[in-house]
Amino acid sequence: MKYLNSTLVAVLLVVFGALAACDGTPNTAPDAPALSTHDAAPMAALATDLDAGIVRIGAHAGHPEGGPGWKFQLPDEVTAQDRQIPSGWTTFILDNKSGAEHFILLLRVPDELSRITMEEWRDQVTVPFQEIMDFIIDPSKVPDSELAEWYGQVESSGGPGFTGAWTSSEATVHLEPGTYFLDCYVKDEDGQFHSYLGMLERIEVTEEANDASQPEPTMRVSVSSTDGIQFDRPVTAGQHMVEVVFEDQAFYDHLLGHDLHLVRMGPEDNVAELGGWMNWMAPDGLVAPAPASFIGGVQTILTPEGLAGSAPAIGYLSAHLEPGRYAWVSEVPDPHTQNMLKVFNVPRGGR
Ligand SMILES: [Cu+2]
Repeated sequence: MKYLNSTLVAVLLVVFGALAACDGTPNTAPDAPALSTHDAAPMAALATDLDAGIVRIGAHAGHPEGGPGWKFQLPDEVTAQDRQIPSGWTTFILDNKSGAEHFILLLRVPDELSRITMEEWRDQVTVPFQEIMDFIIDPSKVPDSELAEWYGQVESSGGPGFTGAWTSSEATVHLEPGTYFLDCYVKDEDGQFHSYLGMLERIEVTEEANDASQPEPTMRVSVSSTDGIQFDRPVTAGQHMVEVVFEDQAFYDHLLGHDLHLVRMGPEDNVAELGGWMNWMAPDGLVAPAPASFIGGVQTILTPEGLAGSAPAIGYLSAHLEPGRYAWVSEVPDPHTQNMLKVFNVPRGGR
């Protein structure tokens, strides 16, 4: 219950703040460059192996019941056992088989709500968020559903970050037993979240643990509400296991905590445009296609301990880096001013 009041108050403040900011200002879509597919990182061909803590999830166009939309494709090994996976260090491979960006945010519901269904989640979380978005875009569309009171107790538990068209990415997080929803809230051109259009799944993480151990990192990146994104340079070319340390957590103006994403910047890609894209509450924010090529990341891990700053949270991102220009960026409003958009080069040579 601790976050509840602040979250609901923040929803109202932000909605009306956004209204004031958007008043009379036409929203023009950014001139996003076409996503290139040749930058896709070569990934090891790992298949789903639940005992080894590996879960491969597809991202596809099309609603599960037909028609336009988006969906996650859970592996047969998971659907065959009532959508249950073992607990422990778990690597999610997001196989993007579509022309838009996607991610997987794992959201763990409070234990007393562990039996919540997909329909209940959709009615009490997904639809209210869509109605807030619709209202921001068009203030004549007054929301008529309310975000569930218990939503303030849902814990963000990581997952693969933004993953560009026809690209795969890998993120490893430690999962406690519980009921989780897999959500992608990238938006279509008309402001509809992918989750609202069908990109939503429910899994249960069991008490039984997998055999996976904590990954061995080749480099580290830290993210905090005070120091932003910090990392060692130079970053060398090659295959990396990046340890992402969320030193603390905080709620930003968009009601979420910070996360970390890796972007391959093309010669024409604009850093300011990238920063402007990172706020879901902005009408043009998170609307696919993105203004640069995302190659993965680690979604927000937000626990009471993280909010209190008493215990860091750790996740891992696996990526192959060719020489070139990259950026680390967090999905927060105006990341540049928070020290959460850092451009770097991967030089030729190295390992
Ligand atoms: Cu998506």
